[in-house]
Amino acid sequence: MNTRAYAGIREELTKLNKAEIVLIPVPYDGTSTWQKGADKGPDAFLEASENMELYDIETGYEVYHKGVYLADAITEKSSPEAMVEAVYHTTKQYINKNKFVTVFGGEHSISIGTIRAFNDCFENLTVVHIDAHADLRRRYQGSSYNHACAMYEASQLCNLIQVGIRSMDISEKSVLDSEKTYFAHDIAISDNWMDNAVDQMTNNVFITFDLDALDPSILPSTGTPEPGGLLWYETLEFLKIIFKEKNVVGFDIVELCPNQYDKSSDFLAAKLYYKMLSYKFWEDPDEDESIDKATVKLKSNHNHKFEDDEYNYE
Ligand SMILES: [Mn+2]
Repeated sequence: MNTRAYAGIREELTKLNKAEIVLIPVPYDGTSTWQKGADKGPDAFLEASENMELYDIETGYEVYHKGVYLADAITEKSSPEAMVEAVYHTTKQYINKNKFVTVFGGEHSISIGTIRAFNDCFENLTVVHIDAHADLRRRYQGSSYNHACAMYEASQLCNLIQVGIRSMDISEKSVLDSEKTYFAHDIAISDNWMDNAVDQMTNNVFITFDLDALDPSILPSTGTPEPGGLLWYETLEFLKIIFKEKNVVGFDIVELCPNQYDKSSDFLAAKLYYKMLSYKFWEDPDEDESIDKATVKLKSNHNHKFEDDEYNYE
């Protein structure tokens, strides 16, 4: 898989020492319960990315110039625990190289590893969890590393904010924080949910984006499509506000379950990823100049918990 380049960008932009962005594919589908196929997600996403136009009209920006290093895919499958451990170590390794680290799944259990790595490396981490499902079970089918448990650890260790939720088990109610949960049926009739959610975030934010948060009318290719999901422009508006107001330290996108006869979902995933990168690195010329430059600088330097000797922060 690592012989290809993200979005077909030219070779000099794919080198680890040049690229500011790292993309880690995790083609894992060990615990999904209904439709299988999330292991095919990263390949379909990469193929779609090669067919995108790379000038972002909204920002007037071409973020691919920042360079994207495509890491070796994580193929550890011996057990869910071993997969999570591999994702955790690989993610942390690239964060420590001071890269902007992104992960593409795979099913949602991979996020246990990504969130654990980001929570190790960044102070006071907020996890913004965009998903149709609460994923708050402590254990499911005998394992705490099941996709249905993807957010349990984050709920205990991080400031967890859940958005788009419209399916859960009654047992999850005791874990779910209703003050920090934006259910899909509430979002549909609320004018201020985005601002309320952003107000609850600390400065360092990790976004875990399960594609089934989106409405099946715009993203049908996912393992468990749930009606009543987020639409494209409201999703982008929410993401754009987060990237503008907060220090987004990384993100993952999971649960693309490709359909060989309909590639629109693959393309949406590729475009969503590119939009998130554009919002991260674009410097808005209209931005309020009263914003402290130190804050802006912190953004590009990731605000590490620790120093990396190899790296010069200037
Ligand atoms: Mn889900």
